[in-house]
Amino acid sequence: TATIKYKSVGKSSLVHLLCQNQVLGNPSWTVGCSVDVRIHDYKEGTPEEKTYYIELWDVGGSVGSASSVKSTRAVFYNSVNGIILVHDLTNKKSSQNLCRWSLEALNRDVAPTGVLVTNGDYDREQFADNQIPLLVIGTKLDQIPETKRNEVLTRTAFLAEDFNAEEINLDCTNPRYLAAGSSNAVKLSRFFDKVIEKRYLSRDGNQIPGFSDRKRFGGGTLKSLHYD
Ligand SMILES: Nc1nc2c(ncn2[C@@H]2O[C@H](COP(=O)(O)OP(=O)(O)OP(=O)(O)O)[C@@H](O)[C@H]2O)c(=O)[nH]1
Ligand SMILES: [Mg+2]
Repeated sequence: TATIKYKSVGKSSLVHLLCQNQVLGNPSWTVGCSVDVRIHDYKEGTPEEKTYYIELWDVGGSVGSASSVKSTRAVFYNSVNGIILVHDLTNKKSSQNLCRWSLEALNRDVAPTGVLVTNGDYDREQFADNQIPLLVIGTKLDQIPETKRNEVLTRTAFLAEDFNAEEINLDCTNPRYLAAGSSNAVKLSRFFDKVIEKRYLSRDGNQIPGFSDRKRFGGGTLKSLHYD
């Protein structure tokens, strides 16, 4: 028998909120991975506004797990267009592990087990491919006592800066944190716009294919990660 120390950071609650605009009623452990879809209005409120479906993949597990588990997870990282790094604000270790999660997801932690054939161009390509929008989301803000908020939020601000990412801190059980027009909602919208651009704008700066108004089609894929 193995005892697994496991802490749920709130990924499923977050994804539900992002996709259904509702609080997840009865959260239970996610087995393997789950997928939900967010309907996102790209460049909302502008003449270029278009609606996209964005898949959110809720990928869990333990960041330090065996290579077999890691390689299973690696399947999900193919064709990723954005990454939401989810950490639990009440758990410092959760935040510290985001770095390892991001390296895994960006495929930069791969040990050279086979024969690695590479040259300068290849490395540049790799780097270019890693320009994936990142968003850091801290959960359970409501569980941080008023007296500790400044300290915690200062710490997470530095963390987000390290990733060159925007950050949102919230309570996943309260939809008001993502209320329309709020600064969180604006950040979120900007992030998903970047994901769409990552998916549809080629590197030489081509425009998004000209679809007629509000036509819906498969959007980018997004991975939501956490540490436990
Ligand atoms: N107070 C508070 N509770 C939260 C918050 N986010 C999630 N929870 C609760 O934390 C518990 C775990 O949430 P889940 O969304 O299932 O977490 P998860 O990361 O998907 O967990 P696994 O699927 O087991 O990896 C649930 O009881 C949620 O209601 C939050 O921001 N504030
Ligand atoms: Mg879950």
